[in-house]
Amino acid sequence: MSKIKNTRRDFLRKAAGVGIGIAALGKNSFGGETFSPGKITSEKFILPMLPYSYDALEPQIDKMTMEIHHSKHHQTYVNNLNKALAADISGVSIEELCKNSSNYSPAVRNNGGGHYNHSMFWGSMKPNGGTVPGSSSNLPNENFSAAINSAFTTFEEFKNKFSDAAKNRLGSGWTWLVVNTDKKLEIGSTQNQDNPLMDVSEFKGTPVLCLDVWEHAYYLKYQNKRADYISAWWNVVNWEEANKRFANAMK
Ligand code: MN3
Repeated sequence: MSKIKNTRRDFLRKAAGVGIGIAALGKNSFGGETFSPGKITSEKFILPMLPYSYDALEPQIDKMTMEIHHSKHHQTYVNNLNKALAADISGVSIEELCKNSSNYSPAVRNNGGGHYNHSMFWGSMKPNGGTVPGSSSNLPNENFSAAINSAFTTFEEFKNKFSDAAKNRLGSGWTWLVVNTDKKLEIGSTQNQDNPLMDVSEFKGTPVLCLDVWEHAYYLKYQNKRADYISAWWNVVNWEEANKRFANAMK
């Protein structure tokens, strides 16, 4: 009995070690083992696979929106990013590219942001996510909860503030929960495909969660009702992923 237990513990330790190894190597900031943002080859960026099927987030996010959003919109950002960079990208991670966005052309800024943001967005969601009854394992963990309460008083206040930022984003853009340079959680938004990693962005930090509020993210199902899309989105949030991103950002 105890032997089985120990074996299981060894396995968990090894599995955790792999996760830490990935983070320490700086391969990506998308949470490590549960989601890959798309491997960066020496030649070009590629579209990451979704970690679930196109219909997996129904009814909150409909299948057709997911399919078009991922296979058309995100793919186009990747294609145009590769085109804009031409041959000059070997060894540059998408994070480094964003951090130095002022050194690149507007096409690289827009399409690089589009690639990073969507990769982060797909991992911010999961089927049966959210904080609904029955999903007790998918919740902000102790450290993350403490940081949320410290920054926003309560979890409900945090949700309200994030939702308001998403509703009030004028035109196309993104809403973010980040760890800022003071190691505090902060909510903000960016225009177009900018993100908080970018040196050109006024709002800066390490992303933990993001929400796409471009119309293409919700128009087929929600039309002009962005607020309904935002409130539905809370039911598919991947808190396990957010826990990992938060822990990585606090290192
Ligand atoms: Mn989008």
